Amino acid sequence: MSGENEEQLSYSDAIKKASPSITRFPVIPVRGVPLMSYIAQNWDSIWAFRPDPSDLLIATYPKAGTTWTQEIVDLLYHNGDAEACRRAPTPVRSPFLEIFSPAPIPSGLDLLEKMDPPRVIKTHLPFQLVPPGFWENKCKAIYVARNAKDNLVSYYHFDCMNQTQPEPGPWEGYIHKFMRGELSWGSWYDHVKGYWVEREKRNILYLFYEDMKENPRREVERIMRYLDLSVSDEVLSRIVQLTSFKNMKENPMANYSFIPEPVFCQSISPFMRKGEVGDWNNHFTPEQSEMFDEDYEKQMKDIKIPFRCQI
Ligand code: PPS
Repeated sequence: MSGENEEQLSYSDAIKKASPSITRFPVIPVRGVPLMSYIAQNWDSIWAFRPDPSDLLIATYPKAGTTWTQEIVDLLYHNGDAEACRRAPTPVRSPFLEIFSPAPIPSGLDLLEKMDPPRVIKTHLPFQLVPPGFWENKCKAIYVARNAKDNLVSYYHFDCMNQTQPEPGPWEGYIHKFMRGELSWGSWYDHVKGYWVEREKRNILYLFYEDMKENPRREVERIMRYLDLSVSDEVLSRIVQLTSFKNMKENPMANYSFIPEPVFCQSISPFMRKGEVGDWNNHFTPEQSEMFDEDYEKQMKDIKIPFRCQI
């Protein structure tokens, strides 16, 4: 058995072993931002994390295109070598900085400690909660933002299937929780604005999910240039193909099938659900859409970010 398979088995097995203690964890505010209780209880060690200057941060509000970007970056670092990028599941290749779960599931910090830099680190933390070491060490960071309505729809389906997240409740009420910033990781509005205002000062590459859908090759090239990498045209085409929604949905190292059923119920909603722009049209009633847009104008009036709800 190869080391990679052992790693995959041990990660899935750890989750299986922990599954009796997995439940819909409550959220606890950390500096006003609701975070999963396990994260809140371990906050000091997360805040103290010191990255290496060569580490890359991929930051997103949940469900904005994190996994997609993690896969693109891993393929760029491995010159489009699909086999190399199937060495382990996404969260083992590219650990989730702040995640803490019941034993024996390794925390993000446990996984990071065992890896040599340069590491690709995922976070959903809003800008103000990112450990300051990232900025002190001038780490590169990619932020991916997705339009609020599609982001909300995707998060709703995820909260239905992910048994570690708070109960989503009915759709209508969920919209209001989103608008009030009560979901895990807090307000979408503050999140997208927080990174937007800091993007130039901190050299953050700010991407949009909609741009990635519209022209994935252009966006992969932007990521490549930002990372000071250079791959051939052929490799670029291969990366675009390997990271299509269809191919990632079928990739067991990227589609979260390595998180067993009691924890992620993909029979309720697959992790790779639709991967589209504009699916919100199938969920919002005209009244809900109008009410949401009115509130959106208020919450976003101070900072204009060019989101697109349709491409
Ligand atoms: S998480 O749990 O926060 O890390 O989730 P995240 O990866 O950020 O977001 C999941 C949504 O991204 C979609 N996705 C993709 N869309 C297009 N192309 C590719 N390759 C791709 N990979 C993931 C995924 O389907 C989720 O969106 P929805 O709208 O629910 O389908």
